[in-house]
Amino acid sequence: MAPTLTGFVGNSRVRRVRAAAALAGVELNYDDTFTFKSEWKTEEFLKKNPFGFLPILELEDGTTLRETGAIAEYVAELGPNSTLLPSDLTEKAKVHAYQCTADQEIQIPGGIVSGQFSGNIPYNKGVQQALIDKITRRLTVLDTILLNSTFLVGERITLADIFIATAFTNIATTWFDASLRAQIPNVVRLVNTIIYHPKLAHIFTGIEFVEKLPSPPVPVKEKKAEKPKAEAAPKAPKAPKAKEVDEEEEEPLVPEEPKVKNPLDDLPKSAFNLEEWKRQYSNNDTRTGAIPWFYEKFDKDGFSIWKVDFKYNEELTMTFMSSNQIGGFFNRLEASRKYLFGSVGVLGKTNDSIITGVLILRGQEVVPVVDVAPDYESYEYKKLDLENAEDKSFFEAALAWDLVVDGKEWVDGKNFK
Ligand SMILES: N[C@@H](CCC(=O)N[C@@H](CS)C(=O)NCC(=O)O)C(=O)O
Repeated sequence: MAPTLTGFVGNSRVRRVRAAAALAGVELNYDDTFTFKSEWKTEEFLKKNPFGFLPILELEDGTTLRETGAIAEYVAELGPNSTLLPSDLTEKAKVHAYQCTADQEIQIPGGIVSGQFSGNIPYNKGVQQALIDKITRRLTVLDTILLNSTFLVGERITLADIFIATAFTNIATTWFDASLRAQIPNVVRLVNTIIYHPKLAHIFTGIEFVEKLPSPPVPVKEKKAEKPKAEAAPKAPKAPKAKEVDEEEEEPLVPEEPKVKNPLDDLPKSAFNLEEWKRQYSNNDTRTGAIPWFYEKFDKDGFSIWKVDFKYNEELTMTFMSSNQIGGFFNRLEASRKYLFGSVGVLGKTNDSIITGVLILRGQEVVPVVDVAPDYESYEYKKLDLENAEDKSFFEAALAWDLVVDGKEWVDGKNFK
Protein backbone atom coordinates (compact mmCIF):
# COMPACT_ATOMS: atom_id res chain seq x y z
CA MET A 1 0.00 0.00 0.00
CA ALA A 2 1.19 3.52 -0.79
CA PRO A 3 2.29 5.71 2.15
CA THR A 4 -0.41 8.03 3.53
CA LEU A 5 0.17 11.76 3.92
CA THR A 6 -2.09 13.45 6.43
CA GLY A 7 -2.30 17.24 6.43
CA PHE A 8 -4.53 20.27 6.03
CA VAL A 9 -5.95 21.22 2.64
CA GLY A 10 -4.23 24.29 1.22
CA ASN A 11 -1.25 23.95 3.56
CA SER A 12 2.03 24.86 1.90
CA ARG A 13 3.95 22.17 3.81
CA VAL A 14 1.53 19.56 2.48
CA ARG A 15 1.98 20.99 -1.00
CA ARG A 16 5.75 20.63 -0.86
CA VAL A 17 5.44 16.92 -0.09
CA ARG A 18 2.72 16.34 -2.69
CA ALA A 19 4.78 18.23 -5.29
CA ALA A 20 7.83 16.11 -4.48
CA ALA A 21 5.76 12.92 -4.85
CA ALA A 22 4.20 14.07 -8.13
CA LEU A 23 7.58 14.87 -9.71
CA ALA A 24 9.29 11.80 -8.30
CA GLY A 25 6.49 9.62 -9.62
CA VAL A 26 5.67 8.29 -6.14
CA GLU A 27 2.10 7.40 -5.30
CA LEU A 28 0.80 8.77 -2.01
CA ASN A 29 -2.57 8.44 -0.34
CA TYR A 30 -3.62 11.84 0.85
CA ASP A 31 -5.79 12.18 3.95
CA ASP A 32 -7.10 15.74 4.08
CA THR A 33 -9.92 15.23 6.57
CA PHE A 34 -8.41 17.55 9.22
CA THR A 35 -8.71 21.32 9.08
CA PHE A 36 -6.97 23.82 11.36
CA LYS A 37 -10.09 23.77 13.49
CA SER A 38 -10.24 19.99 13.86
CA GLU A 39 -9.26 18.42 17.11
CA TRP A 40 -6.69 16.15 15.62
CA LYS A 41 -4.41 15.95 18.65
CA THR A 42 -6.07 12.85 19.98
CA GLU A 43 -4.25 10.30 22.10
CA GLU A 44 -4.05 8.09 19.05
CA PHE A 45 -2.50 10.85 16.93
CA LEU A 46 -0.01 11.86 19.62
CA LYS A 47 1.25 8.30 19.68
CA LYS A 48 2.15 8.74 16.01
CA ASN A 49 3.61 12.23 16.39
CA PRO A 50 4.08 13.31 20.01
CA PHE A 51 4.87 16.86 18.78
CA GLY A 52 1.26 17.07 17.66
CA PHE A 53 1.78 18.81 14.34
CA LEU A 54 0.84 17.94 10.80
CA PRO A 55 1.68 16.83 8.13
CA ILE A 56 2.78 13.28 8.85
CA LEU A 57 3.55 10.39 6.51
CA GLU A 58 2.53 6.89 7.56
CA LEU A 59 4.36 4.00 5.95
CA GLU A 60 3.09 0.54 5.23
CA ASP A 61 5.01 -0.97 8.15
CA GLY A 62 3.34 1.42 10.61
CA THR A 63 6.24 3.86 10.89
CA THR A 64 5.22 7.51 11.08
CA LEU A 65 7.51 10.16 9.60
CA ARG A 66 7.22 13.80 10.63
CA GLU A 67 8.87 17.07 9.44
CA THR A 68 8.13 17.87 5.82
CA GLY A 69 11.82 18.36 5.05
CA ALA A 70 12.51 14.77 6.00
CA ILE A 71 9.28 13.50 4.46
CA ALA A 72 9.97 15.20 1.12
CA GLU A 73 13.50 13.78 1.03
CA TYR A 74 12.17 10.32 1.81
CA VAL A 75 9.57 10.61 -0.96
CA ALA A 76 12.15 11.96 -3.42
CA GLU A 77 14.47 9.02 -2.71
CA LEU A 78 11.60 6.57 -3.25
CA GLY A 79 11.18 7.69 -6.87
CA PRO A 80 13.13 5.40 -9.20
CA ASN A 81 14.40 8.15 -11.46
CA SER A 82 13.91 11.18 -9.27
CA THR A 83 16.31 14.05 -9.82
CA LEU A 84 14.76 16.01 -6.98
CA LEU A 85 17.59 15.10 -4.67
CA PRO A 86 20.96 14.77 -6.45
CA SER A 87 23.04 11.72 -5.63
CA ASP A 88 26.25 13.77 -5.58
CA LEU A 89 26.86 14.63 -1.91
CA THR A 90 27.86 18.24 -2.52
CA GLU A 91 24.86 18.90 -4.75
CA LYS A 92 22.61 17.19 -2.22
CA ALA A 93 23.97 19.46 0.52
CA LYS A 94 23.26 22.49 -1.66
CA VAL A 95 19.64 21.38 -2.09
CA HIS A 96 19.33 20.79 1.63
CA ALA A 97 20.69 24.28 2.30
CA TYR A 98 17.88 25.81 0.23
CA GLN A 99 15.33 23.68 2.07
CA CYS A 100 16.62 25.22 5.31
CA THR A 101 16.59 28.71 3.77
CA ALA A 102 12.97 28.21 2.72
CA ASP A 103 11.95 27.28 6.26
CA GLN A 104 14.16 29.48 8.40
CA GLU A 105 14.32 32.60 6.30
CA ILE A 106 10.91 32.66 4.57
CA GLN A 107 8.28 30.25 5.86
CA ILE A 108 8.75 30.68 9.62
CA PRO A 109 9.37 34.47 9.82
CA GLY A 110 6.74 34.91 7.07
CA GLY A 111 4.24 33.03 9.24
CA ILE A 112 4.92 35.46 12.10
CA VAL A 113 4.22 38.40 9.78
CA SER A 114 0.95 36.77 8.60
CA GLY A 115 0.02 35.98 12.19
CA GLN A 116 0.58 39.60 13.21
CA PHE A 117 -1.59 40.85 10.35
CA SER A 118 -4.39 38.41 11.16
CA GLY A 119 -4.19 39.21 14.88
CA ASN A 120 -3.24 35.66 15.90
CA ILE A 121 0.16 36.93 17.07
CA PRO A 122 0.44 40.21 19.05
CA TYR A 123 1.15 43.02 16.58
CA ASN A 124 4.43 44.89 16.93
CA LYS A 125 5.18 47.30 14.13
CA GLY A 126 8.98 47.34 14.63
CA VAL A 127 9.28 43.56 14.80
CA GLN A 128 7.01 43.14 11.82
CA GLN A 129 8.89 45.62 9.65
CA ALA A 130 12.22 44.05 10.61
CA LEU A 131 10.88 40.65 9.53
CA ILE A 132 9.47 42.00 6.25
CA ASP A 133 12.81 43.70 5.50
CA LYS A 134 14.77 40.56 6.35
CA ILE A 135 12.60 38.27 4.22
CA THR A 136 12.76 40.75 1.32
CA ARG A 137 16.56 40.87 1.60
CA ARG A 138 16.79 37.06 1.56
CA LEU A 139 14.52 36.89 -1.48
CA THR A 140 16.61 39.53 -3.22
CA VAL A 141 19.66 37.30 -2.78
CA LEU A 142 17.71 34.40 -4.29
CA ASP A 143 16.62 36.69 -7.10
CA THR A 144 20.21 37.55 -7.95
CA ILE A 145 21.16 33.85 -7.92
CA LEU A 146 18.27 33.15 -10.29
CA LEU A 147 19.25 35.93 -12.66
CA ASN A 148 21.50 33.56 -14.61
CA SER A 149 20.10 30.15 -13.72
CA THR A 150 16.75 28.52 -14.32
CA PHE A 151 16.79 26.43 -11.14
CA LEU A 152 18.53 26.81 -7.80
CA VAL A 153 20.74 23.72 -8.03
CA GLY A 154 21.75 22.12 -11.33
CA GLU A 155 19.68 22.09 -14.48
CA ARG A 156 16.53 20.34 -13.22
CA ILE A 157 13.87 21.00 -10.59
CA THR A 158 15.05 19.85 -7.17
CA LEU A 159 13.55 19.98 -3.70
CA ALA A 160 15.34 23.34 -3.39
CA ASP A 161 12.98 24.89 -5.96
CA ILE A 162 9.90 23.19 -4.50
CA PHE A 163 10.67 24.37 -0.97
CA ILE A 164 11.43 27.96 -1.97
CA ALA A 165 8.31 28.07 -4.16
CA THR A 166 5.97 26.68 -1.50
CA ALA A 167 7.38 28.95 1.21
CA PHE A 168 6.94 31.85 -1.17
CA THR A 169 3.30 30.98 -1.95
CA ASN A 170 2.68 31.03 1.78
CA ILE A 171 3.74 34.66 2.12
CA ALA A 172 2.50 35.86 -1.28
CA THR A 173 -1.03 34.66 -0.55
CA THR A 174 -1.10 36.54 2.75
CA TRP A 175 1.07 39.67 2.74
CA PHE A 176 4.04 39.70 0.31
CA ASP A 177 2.27 42.04 -2.07
CA ALA A 178 2.54 42.99 -5.74
CA SER A 179 5.01 45.81 -5.16
CA LEU A 180 7.32 43.56 -3.13
CA ARG A 181 7.00 40.81 -5.73
CA ALA A 182 7.95 43.26 -8.47
CA GLN A 183 11.36 43.59 -6.80
CA ILE A 184 12.16 39.90 -7.28
CA PRO A 185 11.03 38.92 -10.79
CA ASN A 186 13.38 35.94 -11.04
CA VAL A 187 12.03 34.36 -7.86
CA VAL A 188 8.49 34.94 -9.12
CA ARG A 189 9.46 33.29 -12.40
CA LEU A 190 10.75 30.22 -10.53
CA VAL A 191 7.61 30.07 -8.39
CA ASN A 192 5.44 30.23 -11.51
CA THR A 193 7.48 27.43 -13.10
CA ILE A 194 6.62 25.24 -10.12
CA ILE A 195 2.99 26.17 -9.54
CA TYR A 196 2.01 26.01 -13.23
CA HIS A 197 4.08 22.90 -13.98
CA PRO A 198 1.78 20.43 -15.79
CA LYS A 199 2.41 17.75 -13.15
CA LEU A 200 1.91 20.15 -10.23
CA ALA A 201 -0.79 22.62 -11.24
CA HIS A 202 -3.55 20.53 -9.59
CA ILE A 203 -1.71 20.79 -6.26
CA PHE A 204 -1.57 24.59 -6.45
CA THR A 205 -5.08 25.34 -7.72
CA GLY A 206 -6.88 28.19 -6.01
CA ILE A 207 -3.73 30.07 -5.01
CA GLU A 208 -4.23 33.84 -5.18
CA PHE A 209 -1.45 36.30 -4.51
CA VAL A 210 -2.38 39.48 -2.62
CA GLU A 211 -2.18 42.84 -4.37
CA LYS A 212 -1.59 44.98 -1.30
CA LEU A 213 -0.01 44.57 2.09
CA PRO A 214 -2.86 44.14 4.63
CA SER A 215 -3.49 46.86 7.21
CA PRO A 216 -2.27 46.16 10.73
CA PRO A 217 -4.97 44.76 13.04
CA VAL A 218 -7.09 47.16 15.06
CA PRO A 219 -6.44 46.73 18.79
CA VAL A 220 -9.27 44.72 20.36
CA LYS A 221 -10.11 47.52 22.85
CA GLU A 222 -10.55 50.04 20.05
CA LYS A 223 -12.80 47.66 18.13
CA LYS A 224 -14.98 47.12 21.18
CA ALA A 225 -15.22 50.86 21.88
CA GLU A 226 -16.40 51.44 18.32
CA LYS A 227 -19.57 49.35 18.71
CA PRO A 228 -22.49 51.71 19.42
CA LYS A 229 -24.29 50.77 22.62
CA ALA A 230 -27.74 50.83 21.02
CA GLU A 231 -26.77 48.00 18.70
CA ALA A 232 -25.64 45.70 21.49
CA ALA A 233 -27.35 42.33 21.22
CA PRO A 234 -29.36 41.02 24.16
CA LYS A 235 -27.18 39.07 26.52
CA ALA A 236 -26.82 35.54 25.18
CA PRO A 237 -25.84 32.52 27.21
CA LYS A 238 -22.07 32.16 27.30
CA ALA A 239 -20.84 30.15 24.31
CA PRO A 240 -18.56 27.19 24.89
CA LYS A 241 -14.87 28.09 24.93
CA ALA A 242 -13.95 26.25 21.73
CA LYS A 243 -16.58 28.24 19.85
CA GLU A 244 -15.08 31.54 21.06
CA VAL A 245 -11.69 30.49 19.73
CA ASP A 246 -13.26 29.62 16.38
CA GLU A 247 -14.89 33.02 16.10
CA GLU A 248 -11.60 34.73 16.90
CA GLU A 249 -9.96 32.76 14.08
CA GLU A 250 -12.69 33.75 11.67
CA GLU A 251 -11.76 37.41 11.94
CA PRO A 252 -10.96 38.82 8.50
CA LEU A 253 -7.29 39.11 7.61
CA VAL A 254 -7.75 42.81 6.93
CA PRO A 255 -9.85 44.26 9.73
CA GLU A 256 -11.77 47.47 9.23
CA GLU A 257 -9.78 50.66 9.82
CA PRO A 258 -10.93 52.52 12.94
CA LYS A 259 -12.70 55.72 11.95
CA VAL A 260 -10.35 57.96 13.89
CA LYS A 261 -10.08 61.63 12.98
CA ASN A 262 -6.64 62.47 11.64
CA PRO A 263 -4.98 65.16 13.82
CA LEU A 264 -3.57 66.65 10.60
CA ASP A 265 -7.12 67.80 9.85
CA ASP A 266 -7.03 69.97 12.98
CA LEU A 267 -4.07 72.07 11.80
CA PRO A 268 -4.89 75.73 11.09
CA LYS A 269 -6.33 76.18 7.60
CA SER A 270 -3.78 76.76 4.85
CA ALA A 271 -4.16 78.79 1.67
CA PHE A 272 -1.87 76.35 -0.17
CA ASN A 273 -4.01 73.86 -2.06
CA LEU A 274 -2.10 70.59 -2.32
CA GLU A 275 -4.55 69.14 -4.84
CA GLU A 276 -4.14 72.17 -7.06
CA TRP A 277 -0.34 71.81 -6.78
CA LYS A 278 -0.64 68.18 -7.92
CA ARG A 279 -2.63 69.36 -10.94
CA GLN A 280 -0.13 72.14 -11.73
CA TYR A 281 2.74 69.67 -11.47
CA SER A 282 1.01 67.14 -13.74
CA ASN A 283 -0.12 69.59 -16.40
CA ASN A 284 2.80 72.01 -16.74
CA ASP A 285 6.46 71.91 -17.50
CA THR A 286 8.09 71.51 -14.09
CA ARG A 287 10.77 74.19 -14.27
CA THR A 288 8.92 76.83 -16.27
CA GLY A 289 5.34 76.22 -15.12
CA ALA A 290 4.90 74.18 -11.91
CA ILE A 291 7.84 75.49 -9.86
CA PRO A 292 7.03 79.23 -10.39
CA TRP A 293 3.39 78.45 -9.42
CA PHE A 294 4.66 76.65 -6.32
CA TYR A 295 6.81 79.58 -5.13
CA GLU A 296 3.91 81.96 -5.60
CA LYS A 297 1.42 79.89 -3.61
CA PHE A 298 3.45 77.87 -1.07
CA ASP A 299 2.54 78.31 2.62
CA LYS A 300 5.57 77.36 4.69
CA ASP A 301 3.61 77.44 7.96
CA GLY A 302 0.95 75.00 6.83
CA PHE A 303 3.26 72.69 4.88
CA SER A 304 6.88 71.56 4.98
CA ILE A 305 9.38 70.12 2.51
CA TRP A 306 11.53 67.10 3.22
CA LYS A 307 14.43 65.33 1.62
CA VAL A 308 13.87 61.59 1.75
CA ASP A 309 16.70 59.05 1.47
CA PHE A 310 16.55 55.26 1.43
CA LYS A 311 18.68 53.94 4.32
CA TYR A 312 19.89 50.76 2.65
CA ASN A 313 21.22 51.92 -0.72
CA GLU A 314 24.04 49.36 -0.56
CA GLU A 315 21.41 46.63 -0.95
CA LEU A 316 20.01 48.04 -4.19
CA THR A 317 20.73 46.03 -7.33
CA MET A 318 18.91 46.62 -10.64
CA THR A 319 17.63 50.19 -11.00
CA PHE A 320 14.20 49.12 -12.26
CA MET A 321 13.78 47.06 -9.08
CA SER A 322 14.66 50.11 -6.98
CA SER A 323 12.08 52.07 -8.91
CA ASN A 324 9.51 49.37 -8.10
CA GLN A 325 10.53 49.69 -4.48
CA ILE A 326 9.66 53.40 -4.52
CA GLY A 327 6.32 52.46 -6.12
CA GLY A 328 5.68 50.02 -3.28
CA PHE A 329 6.51 52.63 -0.65
CA PHE A 330 4.16 55.10 -2.34
CA ASN A 331 1.38 52.46 -2.44
CA ARG A 332 1.73 52.02 1.28
CA LEU A 333 1.47 55.79 1.81
CA GLU A 334 -1.99 55.74 0.22
CA ALA A 335 -3.80 56.68 3.45
CA SER A 336 -1.90 60.00 3.50
CA ARG A 337 -2.73 61.03 -0.06
CA LYS A 338 -4.61 64.13 1.20
CA TYR A 339 -1.53 65.38 3.03
CA LEU A 340 1.35 64.43 0.79
CA PHE A 341 3.08 64.91 -2.54
CA GLY A 342 6.32 63.12 -3.44
CA SER A 343 8.92 63.05 -6.17
CA VAL A 344 11.48 60.32 -5.55
CA GLY A 345 13.95 58.72 -7.94
CA VAL A 346 16.67 56.15 -8.48
CA LEU A 347 20.05 57.70 -9.30
CA GLY A 348 23.08 55.81 -10.58
CA LYS A 349 23.41 52.42 -12.21
CA THR A 350 22.96 48.71 -11.42
CA ASN A 351 24.66 47.79 -8.12
CA ASP A 352 25.66 51.43 -7.54
CA SER A 353 22.52 53.45 -7.04
CA ILE A 354 20.66 55.49 -4.46
CA ILE A 355 17.03 56.31 -3.84
CA THR A 356 16.42 59.94 -2.95
CA GLY A 357 13.88 62.68 -3.52
CA VAL A 358 11.53 65.17 -1.91
CA LEU A 359 8.20 65.18 -0.10
CA ILE A 360 5.84 68.13 0.34
CA LEU A 361 3.60 67.45 3.29
CA ARG A 362 0.97 68.94 5.59
CA GLY A 363 2.28 70.29 8.90
CA GLN A 364 5.82 70.57 10.19
CA GLU A 365 6.36 66.97 11.27
CA VAL A 366 7.07 64.13 8.86
CA VAL A 367 6.17 61.10 11.00
CA PRO A 368 2.40 61.71 11.34
CA VAL A 369 2.17 61.78 7.53
CA VAL A 370 4.48 58.89 6.58
CA ASP A 371 3.90 56.43 9.42
CA VAL A 372 0.90 54.98 7.58
CA ALA A 373 3.49 53.06 5.54
CA PRO A 374 4.80 50.14 7.61
CA ASP A 375 8.27 50.59 6.05
CA TYR A 376 8.57 54.34 6.64
CA GLU A 377 11.55 53.78 8.94
CA SER A 378 13.55 52.36 6.01
CA TYR A 379 13.92 55.98 4.90
CA GLU A 380 15.64 58.99 6.44
CA TYR A 381 13.93 62.38 6.40
CA LYS A 382 15.54 65.83 6.56
CA LYS A 383 13.57 69.06 6.49
CA LEU A 384 14.60 71.35 3.62
CA ASP A 385 14.84 75.12 3.91
CA LEU A 386 13.99 76.82 0.63
CA GLU A 387 15.90 79.94 1.76
CA ASN A 388 19.03 77.81 1.55
CA ALA A 389 20.37 77.72 -2.05
CA GLU A 390 21.59 74.11 -1.84
CA ASP A 391 18.27 72.82 -0.43
CA LYS A 392 16.36 74.83 -3.00
CA SER A 393 18.32 73.45 -5.93
CA PHE A 394 17.93 69.88 -4.59
CA PHE A 395 14.19 70.43 -4.24
CA GLU A 396 13.80 71.78 -7.77
CA ALA A 397 15.94 69.07 -9.38
CA ALA A 398 14.02 66.31 -7.59
CA LEU A 399 10.77 67.80 -8.86
CA ALA A 400 12.19 68.12 -12.38
CA TRP A 401 13.73 64.62 -12.33
CA ASP A 402 17.15 65.97 -13.34
CA LEU A 403 18.81 65.61 -9.95
CA VAL A 404 22.46 64.49 -9.88
CA VAL A 405 24.05 63.41 -6.58
CA ASP A 406 27.79 62.62 -6.37
CA GLY A 407 27.89 62.04 -10.11
CA LYS A 408 24.88 59.70 -9.99
CA GLU A 409 22.27 60.73 -12.50
CA TRP A 410 18.51 60.34 -12.15
CA VAL A 411 17.50 57.24 -14.14
CA ASP A 412 13.94 56.60 -13.05
CA GLY A 413 11.41 58.16 -10.72
CA LYS A 414 7.94 58.02 -9.22
CA ASN A 415 5.56 60.70 -8.09
CA PHE A 416 3.13 60.42 -5.21
CA LYS A 417 0.21 62.54 -6.28
N1 LIG B 1 8.63 21.84 10.78
C1 LIG B 1 7.36 21.18 10.67
C2 LIG B 1 6.28 22.17 11.02
C3 LIG B 1 4.93 21.57 11.06
C4 LIG B 1 3.89 22.57 11.47
O1 LIG B 1 4.21 23.61 12.06
N2 LIG B 1 2.65 22.24 11.19
C5 LIG B 1 1.58 23.14 11.53
C6 LIG B 1 0.69 23.28 10.36
S1 LIG B 1 1.56 24.10 9.05
C7 LIG B 1 0.78 22.56 12.67
O2 LIG B 1 0.46 21.39 12.68
N3 LIG B 1 0.47 23.42 13.63
C8 LIG B 1 -0.31 23.08 14.74
C9 LIG B 1 0.49 22.76 15.95
O3 LIG B 1 1.74 22.73 15.92
O4 LIG B 1 -0.15 22.56 16.98
C10 LIG B 1 7.16 20.60 9.27
O5 LIG B 1 7.73 21.14 8.30
O6 LIG B 1 6.52 19.57 9.14
